[in-house]
Amino acid sequence: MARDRCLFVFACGLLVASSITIVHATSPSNSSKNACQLLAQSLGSKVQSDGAQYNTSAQGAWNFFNQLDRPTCIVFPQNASDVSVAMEAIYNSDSHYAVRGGGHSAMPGWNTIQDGVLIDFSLMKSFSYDAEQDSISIEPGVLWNEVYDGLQSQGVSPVGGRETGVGVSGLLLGGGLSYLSSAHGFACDNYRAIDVVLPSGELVTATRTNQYSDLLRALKGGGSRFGIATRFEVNAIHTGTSADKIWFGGSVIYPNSSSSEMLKALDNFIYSNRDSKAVILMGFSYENVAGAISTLAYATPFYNGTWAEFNRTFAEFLAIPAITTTLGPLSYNDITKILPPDAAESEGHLYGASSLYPSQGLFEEAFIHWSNFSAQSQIDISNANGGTAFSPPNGAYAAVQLAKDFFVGVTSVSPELRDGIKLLFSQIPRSPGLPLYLNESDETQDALKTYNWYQQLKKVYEKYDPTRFNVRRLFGPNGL
Ligand SMILES: Cc1cc2nc3c(=O)[nH]c(=O)nc-3n(C[C@H](O)[C@H](O)[C@H](O)COP(=O)(O)OP(=O)(O)OC[C@H]3O[C@@H](n4cnc5c(N)ncnc54)[C@H](O)[C@@H]3O)c2cc1C
Ligand SMILES: *[C@@H]1O[C@H](CO)[C@@H](O)[C@H](O)[C@H]1NC(C)=O
Ligand SMILES: *[C@@H]1O[C@H](CO)[C@@H](O)[C@H](O)[C@H]1NC(C)=O
Ligand SMILES: *[C@@H]1O[C@H](CO)[C@@H](O)[C@H](O)[C@H]1NC(C)=O
Ligand SMILES: *[C@@H]1O[C@H](CO)[C@@H](O)[C@H](O)[C@H]1NC(C)=O
Ligand SMILES: *[C@@H]1O[C@H](CO)[C@@H](O)[C@H](O)[C@H]1NC(C)=O
Ligand SMILES: *[C@@H]1O[C@H](CO)[C@@H](O)[C@H](O)[C@H]1NC(C)=O
Ligand SMILES: *[C@@H]1O[C@H](CO)[C@@H](O)[C@H](O)[C@H]1NC(C)=O
Ligand SMILES: CC(=O)N[C@H]1CO[C@H](CO)[C@@H](O)[C@@H]1O
Repeated sequence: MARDRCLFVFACGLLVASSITIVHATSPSNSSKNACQLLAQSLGSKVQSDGAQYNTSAQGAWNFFNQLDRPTCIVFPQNASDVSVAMEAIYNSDSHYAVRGGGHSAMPGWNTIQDGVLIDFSLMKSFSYDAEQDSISIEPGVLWNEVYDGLQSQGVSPVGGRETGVGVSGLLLGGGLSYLSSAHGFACDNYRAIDVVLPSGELVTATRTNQYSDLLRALKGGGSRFGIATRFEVNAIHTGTSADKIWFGGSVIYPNSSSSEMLKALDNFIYSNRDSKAVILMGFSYENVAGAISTLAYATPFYNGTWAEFNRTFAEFLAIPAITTTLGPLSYNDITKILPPDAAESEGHLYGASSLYPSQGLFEEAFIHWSNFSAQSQIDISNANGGTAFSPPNGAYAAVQLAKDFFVGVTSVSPELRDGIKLLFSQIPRSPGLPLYLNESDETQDALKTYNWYQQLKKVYEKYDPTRFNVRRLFGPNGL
């Protein structure tokens, strides 16, 4: 409950902080029902309106905010024809719809839909390497780590994501930042061809040179509005097998006190490094877990080469005092497993982006603003403003309230209910050191006694009401 985390990631000069955009489509009343009826007729059990498979999917998005909608029905296509059929029905019924690949978008409402049709690619997860074409064919429902693990024995990888659990299709359609990007471009630069179901339901294949080359270009970062991708064919990068420890690198964790030096080193690196074999991802994390704040700065530097080359390239970073440094020879597959698995799917997420040039002091400035943003909890602000009568410790906690409502006409509370409430609160005692909120507590809970400023409060009371008139003659908080 009392968990709040804010991440800040510099990826090759890109930076991720936080902002709020909540986009929810409104629904036309019957069109999605009509679409679902048509789809049930044409696609049978590949369309679900309830049940276990439906529930798993409805609640399957990475962002908790996207787990709350209940689509009218969910289509689980098994091939491109199914997607064509689904799109045609959606189009002809004029229904709202959503598409989900790996489900990792942080955008509220982009990979789920209330009163609409969700096309969920979780059953289209095949991928293969074509040695003759030296290309990799990938279906939209697969996750990057599944592709990496599945193809490593053949010594190849697509240019793709850096964290376990992220889906292929959303990342490619968004552009795609990869550990291989410094040498091989954005993930989408490696498209050979894409099978696309257009809004009309027509299935086309877009390549660099055919009549759909403009569509291919649009799908390099243009997102989901141009059509539904049902297969990507991308360049195979010869990254080696898991046994080929041809990279050097790992992770370095710095204390908050090293942040300024780190940001200078990053600034210099992005400004001056022209060696495409070097890549670094850098992030800052401000974690607030049950009231304890810790800040953490982490870097994952890699070099496609030897320790000596790594040492030379990242010398400025290596000279900065670190908490832990874990470096060694790595295969590309090892590298894709360095970042810890993504956050639990029970958490909501908000993303936001900016873009900054190096060598203008902008990274440090951004970090200062971000620290300021992250550090603002209502409690910190309150304590910084002179504190309150209850003054909880800095950090975060959940104020829990019980509100029991009675039917009209009920005029008294039974002793059994009173006992029940007492039992309930004895079963969930407040954490030591945290005050109860007077305004939402029960009179018997003596909230003032839980205040960290309780002794001072009593002195103030003595000073201003020396005859204790109000304790004797005014109903109000106990404890003074
Ligand atoms: C923990 C984490 C780590 C990340 N790391 C990286 C990283 O290293 N590099 C990077 O570039 N990005 C990264 N991202 C961002 C990532 O690229 C996006 O979240 C991306 O949208 C995930 O794709 P998905 O298929 O899992 O998402 P989804 O939520 O399934 O889809 C995202 C969007 O694409 C649309 N879409 C999905 N499939 C299709 C399709 N077949 N046809 C048409 N539209 C479709 C959806 O409708 C939605 O609008 C990361 C995200 C997270 C949460
Ligand atoms: C929706 O469908 C129901 C019957 O299924 C019908 O009674 C109702 O009028 C329809 N509403 C609209 C807005 O078309
Ligand atoms: C699916 O979820 C709904 C709503 O949460 C629930 O009522 C229903 O029992 C669930 N069905 C299955 C099969 O899990
Ligand atoms: C898709 O699958 C259906 C059966 O589920 C099949 O009839 C159809 O031919 C397949 N289409 C393609 C293009 O493979
Ligand atoms: C790593 O460097 C070697 C040359 O030393 C090159 O052949 C190979 O393509 C590079 N690997 C990647 C994934 O860029
Ligand atoms: C981290 O460092 C920045 C400045 O370098 C500072 O403003 C911030 O308060 C620090 N955060 C914590 C939690 O110590
Ligand atoms: C790494 O670089 C430092 C200087 O930056 C040097 O002192 C050290 O000898 C180097 N180590 C190796 C193994 O190259
Ligand atoms: C810190 O946050 C406050 C709002 O809480 C804002 O007014 C102020 O400008 C911020 N300062 C910096 C340095 O970002
Ligand atoms: C118990 C109590 O004092 N509740 C009050 C808390 O504050 C709200 C809003 O001011 C009031 O409506 C409650 O009556």
